[in-house]
Amino acid sequence: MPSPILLKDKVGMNGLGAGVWNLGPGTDPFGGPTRDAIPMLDRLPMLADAGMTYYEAHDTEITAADAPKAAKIAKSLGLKCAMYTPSFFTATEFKDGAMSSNDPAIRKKGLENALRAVDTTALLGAKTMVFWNGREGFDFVLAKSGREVVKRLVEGFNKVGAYARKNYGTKIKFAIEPKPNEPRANMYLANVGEVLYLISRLDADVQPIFGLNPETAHSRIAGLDYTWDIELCLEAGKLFHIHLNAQDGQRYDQDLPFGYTEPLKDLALCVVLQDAKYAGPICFDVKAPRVDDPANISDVLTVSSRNLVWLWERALEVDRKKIQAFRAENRLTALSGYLAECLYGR
Ligand code: GLT
Ligand code: MN
Repeated sequence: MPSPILLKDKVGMNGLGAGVWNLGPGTDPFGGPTRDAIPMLDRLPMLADAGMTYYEAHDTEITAADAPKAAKIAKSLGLKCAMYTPSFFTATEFKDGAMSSNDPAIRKKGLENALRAVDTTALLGAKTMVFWNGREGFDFVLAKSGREVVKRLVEGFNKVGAYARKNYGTKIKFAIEPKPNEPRANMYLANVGEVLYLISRLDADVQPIFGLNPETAHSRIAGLDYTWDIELCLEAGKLFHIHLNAQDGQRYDQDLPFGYTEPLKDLALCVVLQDAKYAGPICFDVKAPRVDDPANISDVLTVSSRNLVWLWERALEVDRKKIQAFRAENRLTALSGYLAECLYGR
């Protein structure tokens, strides 16, 4: 088994991670699988083989019942669980969202699933539970009262937070992952700013355990700059987790290999993470493409990791004093040229 990939001088948690769903059977909204689905627990050794230190999973992929077995397998592989997450988007009952649903019975069901997922997060030894906004949104205006939705989300997250505090102190933290659209036309908690606002509305004792899991491609789908989004999380002390990938323009969610579309921005992002001494885990959320043969589906992880390692090491060599000088002289085109030199120069 190859040794885990580490980032030079990374502070705190080192090693890379990815979701078990990243190694899927090649489905898309217009076509079924193009290769056999690999059983979820069999994907753990594949992640380890690809040099990952961490895995991530939904409650639909590694269920509460499967968790003890998964923990055992992971341990034998030297893998750790970086985050666990309740799926509020696959089950048909959550077709119009869970926490934001108009139906109190569905909201209750969502809450029950979330509390169970908190226990499974702890059982798997993860420090973080993620909430991706998924189907929390609307396709038709006035389908839900937006003002009511904020209250529902606040109430739901307060309850989950209170449960975690009571049973696990501050051991389990929550990272909300924003996305602007897809699967809904409009999603609540669409961007980093919306999530920070929501957190500011939570009860004071649960606020410290709520933060974000920004995903680079989600910022790009919204037409936003992910380096700034991540800087904002850092400034707020709320960068609890991160999902790295790439996106080829403002279109459907592609989950392309990290480093593929915007290497210069990715270099800048590495500089930001290094300077902030980001100590949390760095994980990919990438999708093995439909056309890749079964034998090669881990390529999406090895390519992402190599790109990250190269960019990270180049970022370590970026002369911070030069950045300051370019800023002071207002030579911003030259600053961009300097970054390009760090990226492409010999
Ligand atoms: C889904 C989504 C991702 C989230 C996952 C966690 S599921 O694939 O596109 O961005 O991180 O729920
Ligand atoms: Mn993600």
